[in-house]
Amino acid sequence: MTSTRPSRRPRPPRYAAGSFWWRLLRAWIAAVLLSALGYAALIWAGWAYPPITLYGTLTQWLGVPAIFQLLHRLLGLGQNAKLLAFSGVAVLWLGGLSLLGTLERPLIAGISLAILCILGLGALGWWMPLVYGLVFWALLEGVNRLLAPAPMSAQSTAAQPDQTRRTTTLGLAAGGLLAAGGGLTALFKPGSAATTTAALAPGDPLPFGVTPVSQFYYVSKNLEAFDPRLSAEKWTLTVDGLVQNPRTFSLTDLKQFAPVTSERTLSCISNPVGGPLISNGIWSGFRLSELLREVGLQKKARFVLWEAADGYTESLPLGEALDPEILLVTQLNSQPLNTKHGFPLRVLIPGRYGMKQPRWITRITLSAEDQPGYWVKRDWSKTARVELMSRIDQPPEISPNVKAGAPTFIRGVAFYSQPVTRVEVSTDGETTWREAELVKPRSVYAWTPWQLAWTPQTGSHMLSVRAFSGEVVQKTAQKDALPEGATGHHTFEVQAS
Ligand SMILES: Nc1nc2c(c(=O)[nH]1)N[C@H]1C(S)=C(S)[C@@H](COP(=O)(O)O)O[C@H]1N2
Ligand SMILES: [Mo]
Repeated sequence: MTSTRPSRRPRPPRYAAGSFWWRLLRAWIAAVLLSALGYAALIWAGWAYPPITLYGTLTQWLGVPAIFQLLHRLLGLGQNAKLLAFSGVAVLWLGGLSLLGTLERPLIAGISLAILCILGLGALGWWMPLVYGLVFWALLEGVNRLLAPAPMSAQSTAAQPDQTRRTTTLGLAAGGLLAAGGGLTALFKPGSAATTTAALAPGDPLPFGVTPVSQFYYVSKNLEAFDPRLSAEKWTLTVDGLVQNPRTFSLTDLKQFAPVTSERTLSCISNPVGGPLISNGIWSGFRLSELLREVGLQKKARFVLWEAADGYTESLPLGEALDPEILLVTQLNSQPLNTKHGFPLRVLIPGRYGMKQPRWITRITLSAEDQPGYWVKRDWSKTARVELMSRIDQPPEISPNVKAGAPTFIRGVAFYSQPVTRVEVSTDGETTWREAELVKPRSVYAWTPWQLAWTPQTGSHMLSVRAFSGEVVQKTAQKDALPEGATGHHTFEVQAS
């Protein structure tokens, strides 16, 4: 790396002087700098990022059904699992790098990092570990040089340089900590937690009708900062496998298909009873059946396999996929999809939970054999058909206080793959039920808002709601979301005073 200069400064015995903790602190600074540089390379040059790869590996492990179910029981679902994976990344990546960096020789630390990357993170390609190893070595050298303690001989006399060094050390350490803290907060701000509170905050507009894009629930296998950011110019959709004419479409090519707009409710299969992971939007796109007609099917085709830019996969038997109601959409609420919700193209399948509906799709393959999808491999439902659900939004569960004697409304939504025909509300712990007024949805695929006039007496009231769809009655059993979606009545106590 370095060219040998004739008049080289003699090396002070800098590493020997530092205690383990000092070395760890320096290595930590180098590790944070390396992570920041790597993240910049991800943003600016689209390089793979080892922490993401590590995160992927960890979620893969956390996703092993037995482990997943244990964690699910211990910690609940959604962001908690991701937070756990993220903590794992922080500990393994930053902690591991810091430990490696305490090695007396930075070059050895760099080489070890490269080898570890090759062994542990095979997905990175051959040259990435080398670059990371080299840069880590250089950073360690740099940090060590900057923070080098004074040579033994000078130490007794030179109080002032020592002072300077201490300041530099503390400054750098603080800077490193700040960068790490700030970076991590920016990177890993809990996306759906914000939505959760936004959806349920008292005084918020009720989630009647259409959910604004900014409040639309968000769930991703990725951390939000790592969701794919696709370019409208470079993005393509490949349709291949058992088709007559395999083709690759650009975003403009897709304009050949007749536009369709449809109001539809989307719900995550992990949405708990009464939970916020459900939203209603107006989607625009075109029919999958038209695209399939355009490329032509081969006789042996039995399954449609979806592939997305984040490595997410899903599948659908061809017989179900030919349903003309299955859409490929480019817009939500009359705006192009944003990154979060699948730019530029996502799948919409009525009557199924979100997990069946990949965002950021890049490939559709017709196949004779099925390939279980990302969450199916992790023990979630294969078909993911929605359960009949209903939820009380007002009064909000989060602040269940109402004014005694004042006329008010109990309001909420109900949703199913078929029209909701009746909603009943109980204010006395399911002893008696009253029929709520339904707001007729504009589409059979959209949720049904409902309301019931109510003048609460002073005291506490146990509210419950249940929905009906023709012969289908909402299930009473309090069932966990895993694996087929949560069931049970949304029930909570309200104080009237
Ligand atoms: N490519 C990709 N598509 C995906 C996912 C994902 O992680 N990656 N998550 C799925 C899940 S579990 C849900 S609930 C919905 C959520 O969509 P939304 O965040 O736009 O509401 O996207 C689905 N499609
Ligand atoms: Mo989901």
